[in-house]
Amino acid sequence: MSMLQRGKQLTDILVRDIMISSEKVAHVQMNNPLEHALLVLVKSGYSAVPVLDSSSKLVGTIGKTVILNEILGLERFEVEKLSEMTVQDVMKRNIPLLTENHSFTEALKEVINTPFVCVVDDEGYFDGILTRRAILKELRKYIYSTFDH
Ligand code: 4BW
Repeated sequence: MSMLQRGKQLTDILVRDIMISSEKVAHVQMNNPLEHALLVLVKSGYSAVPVLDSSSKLVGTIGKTVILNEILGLERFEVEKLSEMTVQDVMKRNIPLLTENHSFTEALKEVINTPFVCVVDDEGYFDGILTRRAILKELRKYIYSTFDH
């Protein structure tokens, strides 16, 4: 098979084919206390997770680093802030988004700058995430099937 045909196969892949669906994604709600978010992050082992509103619409992402920075005082971690502040106070709002029908190439462009991209439907409801791992796995398959190794 020629490289042109292989290339076509790679670009035939859609986000829906390789995303992790919402029920398998650890997430937090925007009105959760920071304490809950930090617990989810530490227990799940992920650096960052999506943030949803009460109707399951995607509103942003939150990571461990931003929480720890937020509670860092001059001399100590002000842990009381964890129960005083909520996720919406510190979450990242301007994030790239994909839909299930976006192409592999569009997804590849996004994961250059961020370890995962949230996937939403036309109304903004959360459908899942696309990870760098999923993109790299497809690229590896393509490279192994196309080039001598
Ligand atoms: O619990 C884990 N299981 C597995 N199989 N791999 C993990 C786990 N935790 C981390 N990893 C690996 C993955 O390769 O470390 C990479 C960096 O993790 P991160 O960013 O810094 O926590 C992981 O790379 P990835 O699979 O390409 O995932 C990229 C990012 O997507 C993760 C995390 O922020 C998010 N993520 C991935 N799966 C998730 C998730 N967030 C919530 N729920 C999930 N199921």
